[in-house]
Formats: sequence, C-alpha cells, structure tokens
Amino acid sequence: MPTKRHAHAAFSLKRRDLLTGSAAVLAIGTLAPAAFAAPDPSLKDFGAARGIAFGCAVGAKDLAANPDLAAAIARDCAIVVPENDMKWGAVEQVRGKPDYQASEAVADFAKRNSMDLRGHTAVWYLNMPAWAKQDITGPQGRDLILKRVRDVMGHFRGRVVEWDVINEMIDHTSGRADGMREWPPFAAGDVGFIADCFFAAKEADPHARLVYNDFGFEYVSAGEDQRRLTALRLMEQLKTRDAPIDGFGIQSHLKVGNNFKPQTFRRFLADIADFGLDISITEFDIDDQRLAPEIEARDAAVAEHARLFLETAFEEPAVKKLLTWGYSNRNTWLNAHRPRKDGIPHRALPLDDSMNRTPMWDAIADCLKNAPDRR
Ligand code: 9MR
Repeated sequence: MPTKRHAHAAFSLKRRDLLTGSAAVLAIGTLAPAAFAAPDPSLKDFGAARGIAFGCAVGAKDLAANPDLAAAIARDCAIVVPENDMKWGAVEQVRGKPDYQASEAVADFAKRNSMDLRGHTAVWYLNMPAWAKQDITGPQGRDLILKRVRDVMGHFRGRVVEWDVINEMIDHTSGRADGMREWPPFAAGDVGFIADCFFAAKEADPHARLVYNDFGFEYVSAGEDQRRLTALRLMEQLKTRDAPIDGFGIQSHLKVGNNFKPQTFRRFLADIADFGLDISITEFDIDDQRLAPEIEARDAAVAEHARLFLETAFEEPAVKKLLTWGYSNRNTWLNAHRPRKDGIPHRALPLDDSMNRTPMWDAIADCLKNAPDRR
C-alpha cells in the first residue's frame, strides 16, 4: 500500500505537469496568468457543467480521523450526506434528548466548503433507537414516527437541499400482495401513512426537496422486476394523494456480475420521471465480491460496470444528483457489512485508501462529461 508520502509525491507530480502545461500555453500567449492557479479538474466541476450535482456520503468520525479524506471530498464534491449521523438511532439514543453533535459536524464541514447538504434519513425501519423499537409497534407508533420527521427536519430546516424522508419501505420478500414492507406503523396506515410522513416533512422544512429512497431497482431479476413495479405503484399512489414528493432516490449499491440491462433500467428511469419526479443516485458503490483478488483486474471491471450504469442513468434528464456511499476504499461499509470471502478489502469507490484515484474515478468523470446537459 503506498504511503502518505507517495500520495503526496503523486499529487506534486500532477501539479508540476499542470504548471508546465500552463507555462507552455502562456508562452504562446493564449491563456491569462490566472491559469497558473487552476486546480486539477474535479468531479463537481464536470457535474456542474452538465447540471448534475456530484457528491458522497461521509461520517463525522471519518472526517475527523481522516484529514486526507476530508480534503479529497472538499475538492471533488458539491454535496455531502452524513452516512449515519442523522439516523434516528444516532441522534436520539436517549428519548427526548436529541444529540445533533455528529450530524452538525458534517453540516459544518459542508458549509465551510460551500457544499450542499443532503438529509438521510428521517424514517427508516432500521437504525432506530432501542427505546423506540417497542413503542412504534403500539397505537402511538405513527405519532412517534411523525414526531421524528418533524424533529430532525425541523432541526435542520433551511439547511438541507434534499431529504430522504422515507427509506426502504419496499420489500419484495414480505409476502404482502402490495410488495411493501411489513412494518407496524406502515401496516396500520397503509400508503396513507407514507403520504403523512411527506406532509409532515413539508411542514418541517418547506424548501427541502423531499425524496423516497430505496434499493434494488438496477438489475434484471425476479425480485428487482417486482420491486420496480411496486415503486411505480407507490409513486402513483402518493401522487394521487397529492403527497409533496419531489424526487426518487435510487441507492445503486451495485455488484459486478449482476444482470444489468440498460434498456430495462432506462425504461424505469423514464417511468419515474413521468411522475414529474427528479431522480437522485444516492448511494453509489460497487461490490467486487465475485472478482478474483488481483487489484488491477478488479479496478478495471468495477470501472466498466460503473461506466455502463452511469451512461444509462445520465441519459435520463431527470437524474440530477450522483452521490457515492463513502469516497475512499479506506472507508466503505462493504468491508464490515459485505466482506469478501477472501477477507481482502473491497475496491468499491472513486479513491483508493491512499486517496489516489481509482479507474472508477475516471469512469465517473467521463460519464459526467458526456452526460447530456440538463441545466
Ligand atoms: O453505510 C451504513 C453503515 O455504516 C451502517 O452501519 C448501516 C446501518 O445504519 O447503514 C449503512 O448505510 C445504509 C443506508 O443508510 C441505507 N441504504 C443502505 C446503506 C448500506 O447498508
């Protein structure tokens, strides 16, 4: 693994190349001296030139412990989302005593670096505080969830551009005819309860864009085919109820070797966009489980998969945000939650663990550059 010194050397070399290049152009008098200060192009710039906000998820702890990661994110990202720090279980461990210290640290980081902030997530059946798990099953369950929406979104009112109001309420394995998750507050209220969460969200933060976020729409398989249909039906039902929903979040936790059919995914994006919704790619990363350990080949396959997926995604003008779930391979949830069988770390993200670009970075850059302009 290259040391920090190597990473620095690589950076200096790039700067030197850039300066030499600028000097050469200056010598023939076509560039203003300001070009000397021009930084390396960043993903946020490529995205901005097409009307796509590029960013990533990061946690307060990771920011504090990894200054090099913080610097890389500040350079490349126009938007950040706290990976875990806004979740109910993180914020309100003690009932009635919310602690926003960690989520505020991420919000601060965003502000200091002129980035937008995404909110994740007001309602999720996972990562709840221990004290709430029992209570949400009772008659007060729905009120408790609605209060949580008002609390967290009210706290950040005016500071979050886009909120995942609801996360992961589709479950094709639930056995329910409607394909929705078996979860007490939902079962009691049907889709009307999800709509109520959006109404509460709108009151709590009228200017944030309100999103339904979920996984498992990207590939062709019996389960995902069903999940896409359920999602479309859900959007239709929410629209029928005039729920204030602005966008649909496709998590995009991809896996090399899964069956990606561009035309199927493209159709789904168009169908979602037809509801008048924006689409955000909210948690992009690539699981390389099925690939042999050799790094170069894994990086190439991951980049190729990224390219195929993003090319297809960006064809749809409603896709206006792309966030990766983590930014460097040093900090990916996959190593803890989806470890490779051989135990070696995943190559899932745009930077390696020394903050050098992986081929996935180039794939994202190319896809952003080639995306149709939606500004
Ligand atoms: O990456 C997150 C991991 O650190 C947490 O332990 C886990 C449980 O809170 O959540 C992970 O993030 C999930 C996200 O919030 C929702 N979509 C799936 C993500 C990966 O599991």
